[in-house]
Amino acid sequence: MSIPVITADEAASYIQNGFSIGVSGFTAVGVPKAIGTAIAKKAEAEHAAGREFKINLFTGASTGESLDGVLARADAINIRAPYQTNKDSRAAINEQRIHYCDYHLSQLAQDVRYGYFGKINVAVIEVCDYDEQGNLVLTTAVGNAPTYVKLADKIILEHNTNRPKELRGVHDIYMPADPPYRREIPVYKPSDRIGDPILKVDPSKIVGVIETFFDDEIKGFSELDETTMKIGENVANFLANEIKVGRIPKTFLPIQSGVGNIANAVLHGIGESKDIPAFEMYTEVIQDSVIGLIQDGNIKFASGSSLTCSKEAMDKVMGDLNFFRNKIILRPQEISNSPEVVRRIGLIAINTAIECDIFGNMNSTHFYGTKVMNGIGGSGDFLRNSYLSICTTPSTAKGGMISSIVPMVTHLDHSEHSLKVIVSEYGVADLRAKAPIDRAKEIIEKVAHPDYRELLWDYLKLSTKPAHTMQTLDKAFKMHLEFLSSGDMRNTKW
Ligand code: 0RQ
Repeated sequence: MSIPVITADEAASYIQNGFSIGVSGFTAVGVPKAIGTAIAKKAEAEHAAGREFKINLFTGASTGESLDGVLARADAINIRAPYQTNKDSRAAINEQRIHYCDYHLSQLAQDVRYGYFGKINVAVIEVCDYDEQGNLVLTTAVGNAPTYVKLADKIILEHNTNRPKELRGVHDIYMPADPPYRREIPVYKPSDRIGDPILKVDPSKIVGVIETFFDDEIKGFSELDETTMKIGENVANFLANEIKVGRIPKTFLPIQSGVGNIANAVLHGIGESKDIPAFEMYTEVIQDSVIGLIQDGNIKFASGSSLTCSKEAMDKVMGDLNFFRNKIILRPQEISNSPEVVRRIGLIAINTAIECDIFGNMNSTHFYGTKVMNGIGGSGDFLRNSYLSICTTPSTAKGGMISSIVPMVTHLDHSEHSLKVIVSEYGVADLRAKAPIDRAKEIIEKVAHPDYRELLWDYLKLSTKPAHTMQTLDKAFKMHLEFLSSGDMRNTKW
């Protein structure tokens, strides 16, 4: 039985109001790029005819403009999980038009399999190769594709001929059994292969294939600036010293690094350091700096769920797959982000905060306790379970008018019990083996911006009696309220 070639509009005709759709990919890579526009068109036509039309959209992580962007603008999404970064989808979430379930990235696949999100009707999967027996070769990411194809009633393929068939061998598809049959995930070092390069699906579920030719929708990174460079340098110097004093082995430990400009600068700093040996990565996104560091021999191996690279870096990888195939592995995100594996291999996890408080709690997701920015992503998977959890943040935001160090975070993603180190452009606060009052001193003196140090010290002095955690509840958010009223936290008067 051959798989029919269909148009995106024909594919969208299988999608009905209320359907739950699971898509391949992780960040904007490996995501289907034709179906979103066709579903959005259908939604707009249905809305114009006075009928309801919304789908539930389950992904790996964020997606690109052609999925989250077009669907959010067409008001075509009801439930959305587990992560997004698109400005129109963010606006719709913050207006409660999209019901966003901001989820640990390692956890969604199993919770979908456990049935917590109901049925998956259709899986849409980007492939670079496939056959009639249902053997699929994924493209630049894996994400939650194995779970979605297993559960879906129907599968639609997007065959992106801009991605070479030679990507075969980069992926490692493995799905753990669900309780009570689950065993250990047998990854003991980042380069361990435990699964299959092919995603095998029931061919009778495939309704058709859309032929496409697309680049992934990844923006390039900003040039490193003074602040991000300094944060990178501070992280690298801190890690080099940890090797010197024997808390990190001389052979080093694998690294996870978040996404974005700061993460890119941090990797650059670690890669440049003469005191840090070539290392391995066990991470979720393999981004531009990693590609350069692999070519230079500073990174020996990178395990992730996606190649989240700019077009230039992606072209480099696609053009030399024989070299990169032995140095990169793409896994389902429940494996790339597995808390079990993270704890076993002794990961150094580095992620960025929106704000931290003086006691070491971290907010990665919300502004002023109400508006979501992106989501928790993989930060919790890694940070909670790592050997050493490092939070990076510029000491201020909005030109100095917001301090990233505040008395109490307005939303808690990672608690003082998990976070070990905070790094800003001013220095490194080492929170290990410290009680709350000692953490507060360390954070205020080492990472807060000098403009805010006295203000933060004065906050601590508001507590008239000693307490384990010296919070003053009626003043804890005064800096935030000051920014919202006068536009500058520096005007705060206790
Ligand atoms: O907004 O551009 O409008 O000025 O937040 O801040 O400094 O550009 O930092 O792009 O690295 O994002 C935490 C959001 C940082 C990201 C976060 C404003 C600031 C700017 C962005 P403007 P920057 P980044 C791996 C792990 C959670 C998921 C995660 C993130 C905008 O890293 O989403 O870690 N992390 N995943 O001005 C008000 C503050 C602010 C503030 C910054 N305190 N108050 N606004 N901003 N601090 C990835 C995956 O899981 C896939």
